[in-house]
Amino acid sequence: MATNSYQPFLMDFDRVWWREVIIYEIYVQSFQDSNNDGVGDLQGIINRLDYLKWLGADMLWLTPIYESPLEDQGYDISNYKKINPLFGDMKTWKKLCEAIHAKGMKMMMDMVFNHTSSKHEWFLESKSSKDNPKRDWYFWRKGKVGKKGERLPPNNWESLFGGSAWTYDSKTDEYYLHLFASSQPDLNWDTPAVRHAVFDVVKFWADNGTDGFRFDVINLVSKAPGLPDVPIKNLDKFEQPASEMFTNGPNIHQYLHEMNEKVLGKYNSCSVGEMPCGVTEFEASEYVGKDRRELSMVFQFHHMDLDATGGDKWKVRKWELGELERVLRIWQQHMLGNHGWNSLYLENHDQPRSLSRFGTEDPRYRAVCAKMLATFLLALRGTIFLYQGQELGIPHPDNWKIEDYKDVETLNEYKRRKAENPKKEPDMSSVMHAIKLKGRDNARTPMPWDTSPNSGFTGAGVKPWIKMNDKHSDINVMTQERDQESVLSYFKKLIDIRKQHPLLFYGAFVPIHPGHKHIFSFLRAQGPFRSLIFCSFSPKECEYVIPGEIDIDLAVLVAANYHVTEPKLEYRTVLKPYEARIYALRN
Ligand code: TEU
Repeated sequence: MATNSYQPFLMDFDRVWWREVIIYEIYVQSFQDSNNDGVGDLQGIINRLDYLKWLGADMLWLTPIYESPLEDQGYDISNYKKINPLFGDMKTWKKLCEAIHAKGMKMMMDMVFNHTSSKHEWFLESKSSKDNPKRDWYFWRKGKVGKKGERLPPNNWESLFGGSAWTYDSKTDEYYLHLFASSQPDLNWDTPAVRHAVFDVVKFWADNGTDGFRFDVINLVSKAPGLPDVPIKNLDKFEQPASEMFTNGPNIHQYLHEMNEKVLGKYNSCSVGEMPCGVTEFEASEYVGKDRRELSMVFQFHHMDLDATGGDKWKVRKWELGELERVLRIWQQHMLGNHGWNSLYLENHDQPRSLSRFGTEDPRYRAVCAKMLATFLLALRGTIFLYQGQELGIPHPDNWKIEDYKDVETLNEYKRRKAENPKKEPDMSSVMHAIKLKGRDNARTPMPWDTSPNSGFTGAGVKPWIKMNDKHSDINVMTQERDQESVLSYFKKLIDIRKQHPLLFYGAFVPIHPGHKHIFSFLRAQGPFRSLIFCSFSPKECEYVIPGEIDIDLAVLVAANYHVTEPKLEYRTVLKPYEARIYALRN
């Protein structure tokens, strides 16, 4: 029998529920306000469950809703077992959880354990004196003395939100470590009582009915022993990027395995670990390999870093399709078999809108381009994570002033750039340009539900906590639900298609034309079943040539973002701007 690389092949895999779900991320404060205070809440989610079920969401991931001063929008938790009154209370959470289950959906909660809020009781105790029993729940160290006698932090690590990763506390004359904002002190996982306390929080939410957990920056919790200085890379300043000192640290696997043994493994739950600062596909297998009993999936960032220079998201760079294709190919192929499984996402509450980033904001192509990105994402192998509003093809808001942004990361960067510039009235246009492209608030604007003032997110006349994105009047759920040709209708159709074709869950990813400049194309293959997918990322027409070894004689069109008029798929096709299609192949 002749062989070629596109032949059907069989592969071993386990069918697991969380590999077959569409997970929909709800950024709670911006989803639906039910009490007209301008902030989304739990009752608002209950009011929108019919929509989420209709769309095809199977699991809802709620961003943190716990008690918090909201200095980092809830990723600074002051009580892990209490709900922030802005969002509701425990009774409403239980009502929501029951309502989600009654609809056959599942609930995922966001767990932030690398750090707490500086207002958390644990930190307040820890800070109170050097001999407090919780002193070693956080990292406290003496400062150093500089050449001119000045006080310096204990080491030269830079915070991921800019500036030193240490803040001085005069009460005990020591510094505490914070990889993020100074209001987010890092928990010391090397202290067994901390792990015990953290696992107890997971147990609390699992016992209350949570089906899945997202662990915030979980690969950062094991720090380099002794917290040494990082080698100097940037001679201009004291603080140095230090991710190698705290990413995938020496005890990380032991801690995650322990969490699995003590809590996660006792429930039929799923878990996804957010892993910024670099995780290779080999390291990822160590976190998610079936026999490792640590996590179900990881969020890797390699495709999100393509438009950053040297890991600095604010230094925007142009990327090419071949680079995106390469990253995805590596992860798709690596996670075959049972030693791993991919999470798939193009947007979330930290990442700008995919349309503006991977596609185009050009109104002529906005809808086809959003549909192309949907095709591309929903045809890959892995568990799909959609972010609220992605299903509408929302571009970034325009012409925002710095006062319109709320995000601590964005505001820190702005302040840093302003301080750098000695001129009285510095030209901040380049930083505003970077913020318009990369700022997290681009994706945090309120969900547009209808055409009323405030788009149905909150009452007319109420001031939403963050500005609405009122760029286009047709980008809202009500208008798009009624339009069979809308981005929303296309998303819903693709989700249905994915659920009807288990091949799209489990089939192997087989690249076609790897490294192509304009077209991302691949096969999904499982036993006798194959699908052919091609997506053009070009604003111009371009020719797509299907390799002769692929038998397309009986190809059937399954989905397309344009009306396809050719009666039969040909080996040579001219694709329209941002055209995408999925075919089922038979032979
Ligand atoms: O994000 C971690 C993380 O990787 C981000 O800080 C990312 O580097 C940044 O958003 C890129 O712009 C998690 C949460 O998702 C985020 O919302 C929190 O701010 C952060 O942790 C701290 O808890």
